[in-house]
Amino acid sequence: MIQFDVITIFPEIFKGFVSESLLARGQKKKIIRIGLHNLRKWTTDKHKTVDDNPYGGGPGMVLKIEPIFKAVKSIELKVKSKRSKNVKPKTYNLKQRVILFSPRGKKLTQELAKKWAKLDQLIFICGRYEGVDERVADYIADEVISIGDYVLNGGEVAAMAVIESVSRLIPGFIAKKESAQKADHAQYTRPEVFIMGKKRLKVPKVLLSGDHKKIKEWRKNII
Ligand code: 6GU
Repeated sequence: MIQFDVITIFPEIFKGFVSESLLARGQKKKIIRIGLHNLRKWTTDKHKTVDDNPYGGGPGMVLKIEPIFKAVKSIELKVKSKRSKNVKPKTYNLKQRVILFSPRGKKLTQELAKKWAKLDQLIFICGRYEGVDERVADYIADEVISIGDYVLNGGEVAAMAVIESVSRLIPGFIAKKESAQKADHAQYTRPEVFIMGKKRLKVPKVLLSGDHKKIKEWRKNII
């Protein structure tokens, strides 16, 4: 079981995402768990302020460190140790990682997803607006991650990308009869001929031949 916890000022963005069939099934089977947390919950003023002006001036607002710090502290899973008479409490180390999403971060890769799939908990801090107080990257997050060379409105889409790529790697998340790997060759399904205006788009003949040796050979050569 891996637990994902998302800290965001837009938890609603995730509602449809987390109830999608594979993720819903994964949660039901207790293979994954997804917690959504509104950052405003950790504010103390009546306006639930999560951002402020940047020191040194400049346009836009910056997400404050304080609510983020409180959120991470309260979401972090703590080691449970049951204490009973004459029995030493069993302790074990939880493997946790706090990730800050930022277009300035290190690029997300399949290798990273594989490492994270072995953890007990991933906490995501979704940046928004023009930025996040840099002390969050320096002192609260273990890693700062980007999902590519383009700019998004915030880290929410990045968090979804990580949840999907990591979940797929947890044993049992993908049923045996489904495929965990993307096909490494071109694929076709019915109809055999698709009429598109004046064009007849045909499925390669070899795939209809029933000759498995030839099909294997064809798949090796076409990528
Ligand atoms: Cl993680 N955040 C934002 N705002 N933009 C991005 C990104 C993250 N990754 C690529 N672009």
